[in-house]
Amino acid sequence: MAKTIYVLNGPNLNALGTREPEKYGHSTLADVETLCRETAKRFGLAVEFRQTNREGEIVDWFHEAKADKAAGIVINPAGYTTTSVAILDAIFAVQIPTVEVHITNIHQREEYRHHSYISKGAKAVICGFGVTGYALAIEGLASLIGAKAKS
Ligand code: DHK
Repeated sequence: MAKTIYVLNGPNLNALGTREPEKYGHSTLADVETLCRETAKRFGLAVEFRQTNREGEIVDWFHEAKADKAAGIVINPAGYTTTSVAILDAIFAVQIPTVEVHITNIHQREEYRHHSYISKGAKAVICGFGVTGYALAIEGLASLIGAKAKS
């Protein structure tokens, strides 16, 4: 059976495409989902793709991923990046390799966006590549979990 990865998106990412396009670009979340599915398919990986504006729902999805024996998680925690000890604790609790993604280069932005709780538990962090960062995160995760590209 195909390994599954979860791709989790935090608050306001439902508005991708219309939200501050000069920073986040013109791709919609549906475009990001397509990109993730196409990238994952190259490695024989199935994708659970989710978005929520609620922190606890993200925590629940980590535990669901564990119960589902998911092989890895890609997360754009969005605004919860800088505040959520609860999501960090979920990463520690489930022990599933997790890659953190940000569309923008958070280190070039306001000071309050620089510190990430999530990075303390993530295996790797990608930021500043626009939505292409999701594809890069999946490629990196595939390598981490030993999923080989299908020829
Ligand atoms: C997305 C958000 O919603 C912000 O809160 C983060 C991140 C940056 C991104 O670049 O994807 O600060």
